[in-house]
Amino acid sequence: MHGKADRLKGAKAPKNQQPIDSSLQHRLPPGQSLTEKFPILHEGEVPAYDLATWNLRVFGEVEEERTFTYDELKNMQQSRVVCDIHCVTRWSKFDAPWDGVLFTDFLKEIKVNPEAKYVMIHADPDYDTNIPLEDLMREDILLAFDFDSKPLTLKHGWPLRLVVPHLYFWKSAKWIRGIEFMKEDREGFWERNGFHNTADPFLEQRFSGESIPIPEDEWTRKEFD
Ligand SMILES: Nc1nc2c(c(=O)[nH]1)N[C@H]1C(S)=C(S)[C@@H](COP(=O)(O)O)O[C@H]1N2
Ligand SMILES: [Mo]
Repeated sequence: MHGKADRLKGAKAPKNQQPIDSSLQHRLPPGQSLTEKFPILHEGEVPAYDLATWNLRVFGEVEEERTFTYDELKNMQQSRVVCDIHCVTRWSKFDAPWDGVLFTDFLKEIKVNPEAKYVMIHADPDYDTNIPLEDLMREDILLAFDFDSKPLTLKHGWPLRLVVPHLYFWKSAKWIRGIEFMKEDREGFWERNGFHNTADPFLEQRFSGESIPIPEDEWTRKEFD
């Protein structure tokens, strides 16, 4: 019997929507297909917030727990990251421009315990994803407010999402509300549900082996902008 994860594993990438220039080919991970669209993918309902009460909580292996308001984050050093993004459902998008706070700048505000080696990103609605702290120390990890010089749309994660360019896009949690520093690794939502713990698109680390309810061409039928 073939599970949906097995079908996705064996599936060919959808036909490219656009021909890809050979000089760009090295930027497209194996099994991916390039799109200029911006598909919208998530579990559950798009959350609604009042920015006056919205906050971001930092907890776990830290010297003291902190809660940041929207304005406090907006007043930190803002930076731009332009990156390629790769979704496990086989779409990739090049040169996505994001603006926000570099994770390394954000960390200057926090005293992380030396024992902390992993991070759990907590997001609405009931979403989480785990990433090694070392990965988040890269120079292109962003807490993003804006995409394409405009505030994130509600469906793409307004008011704040994480952007982790070097891992499959499910690690780039939308609607983030909490950052938990951890001594030991723990699995997030998709990692518990059959996706790979590490998620390097160039190594095609899509699955850990269990069944996943996502058909291979799902993204082509999804909403996008
Ligand atoms: N909070 C939250 N963030 C999430 C998800 C989710 O279900 N909930 N899905 C992830 C997945 S699987 C992908 S591919 C990207 C999609 O982001 P986009 O809709 O902006 O393209 O969001 C990621 N972040
Ligand atoms: Mo995804």
